[in-house]
Amino acid sequence: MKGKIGLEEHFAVPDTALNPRGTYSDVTWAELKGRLLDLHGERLALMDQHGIEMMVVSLNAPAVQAVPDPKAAVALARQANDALADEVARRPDRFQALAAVAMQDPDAAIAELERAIKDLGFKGVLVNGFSQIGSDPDSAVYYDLPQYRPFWAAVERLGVPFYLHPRSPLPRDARLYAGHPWMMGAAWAFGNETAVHALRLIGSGLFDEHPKLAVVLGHLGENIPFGLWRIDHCNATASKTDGHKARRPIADYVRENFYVTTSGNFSTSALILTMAELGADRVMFSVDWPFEEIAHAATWFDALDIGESDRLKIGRTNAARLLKLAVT
Ligand code: GRE
Ligand code: ZN
Repeated sequence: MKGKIGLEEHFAVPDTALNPRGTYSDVTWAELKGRLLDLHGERLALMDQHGIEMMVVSLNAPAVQAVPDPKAAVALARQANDALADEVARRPDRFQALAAVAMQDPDAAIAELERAIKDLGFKGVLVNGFSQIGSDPDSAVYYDLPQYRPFWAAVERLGVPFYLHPRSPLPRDARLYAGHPWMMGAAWAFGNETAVHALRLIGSGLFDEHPKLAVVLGHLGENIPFGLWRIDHCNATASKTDGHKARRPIADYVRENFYVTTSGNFSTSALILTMAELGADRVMFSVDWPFEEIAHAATWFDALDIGESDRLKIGRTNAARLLKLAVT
């Protein structure tokens, strides 16, 4: 399919181009780093080859969210957004952007979001999971907490999507993976961490207060579509004190306030289940470049045995509508 749009596609600035906790060998990281820093070379050539018209680009992970000094986090977000705006300005027909914001300082996050959307023309915001704040190495702040309600109000008011992107848990919370480092990162820990965060947002009643919010999850919804029935089945018998604060079943919010992308999850059966649970209007093509291959994502997607109207929605038009992209 020509004209695909991808929206979990990363770049880095030199300050964020760091091997995440030594996850990769030096050789692999050198390759990934080169790809993260490039937009107009290899990346654009691969997009041309594989029918990707546009990437909506975001900063790599965990970047801003892992900077515990709020002032430094605010400065990094601003610097990264300015750098990305310059890159996008060279080829706005091929690249658009999601903003980085420092959730360590909710007021500053609102201000940077407004600047990115209104002044830089960004199409939404992408945050890499919880934020570390201050000197406690295990501090992990989630955005269902009350201090983030004004931020969510701003996201809703601006009418832009919020992409909740993974990061790995901090050492305290990673103890459940002790002895099994293979589960850290994208194999399992990313999805687990991000799914819990998304469910925290829903269970806090956030979407009752701000019903127009749109949250995007990668990796076909971080396993949430598969778990939807059971979450509400089990909560139906929860006691009043143990119940969540949302007014309706959790699945309602996933179907009305969430979108998912195919980033890094090129499983046909998982896609079909996700389309069945959420509908084809809520699924969007993405690669997760440079951590996944453009050729792999595009070849899989283009050959899927789905209807052509669904392919067009998932490949292009859902993203164009949600992000209000200036494409025809
Ligand atoms: C991602 O952005 O999804 C990602 C990383 C690091 C490793 C794997 C991965 O940031 O998918
Ligand atoms: Zn990603």
